[in-house]
Amino acid sequence: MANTSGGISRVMMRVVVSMSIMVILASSVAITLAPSARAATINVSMDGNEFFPGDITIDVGDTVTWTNNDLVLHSATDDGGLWDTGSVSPGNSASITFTEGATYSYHCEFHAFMTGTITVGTPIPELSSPFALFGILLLTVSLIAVLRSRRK
Ligand SMILES: [Cu+2]
Repeated sequence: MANTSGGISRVMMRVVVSMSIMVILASSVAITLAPSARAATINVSMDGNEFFPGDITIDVGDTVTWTNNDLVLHSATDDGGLWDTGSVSPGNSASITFTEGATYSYHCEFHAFMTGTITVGTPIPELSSPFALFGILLLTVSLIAVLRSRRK
């Protein structure tokens, strides 16, 4: 009887341990995919010879879309020449995705006084995923149980 119950609990432990590993693997995949899944699009209007909002803070991987709500051509052109939407005609829009943490000052190539800034920050990874914590907890408990049962 002791052997049988020992065998069953060992099988149960293996199931619990492999389930925990699967939960941890699944949540690490979710954490890895999270930044791109959460990537946002931030809208900036070109209106009245102004960028609105003029100063924005975004996360790495986010996309900024400039929409020309004016009656004249505008552009969003990085002061350092790193990126440029090119000419955006009235009613049209142009997008740029930012993949590096940096602060950019930009202007309109047609109106030098038309300026804005983009601060690109690194998003904080969501390591506090409840699935990952649950998996780690489950794995720890089952490892302790396995170690205890081996001592008997
Ligand atoms: Cu302009």
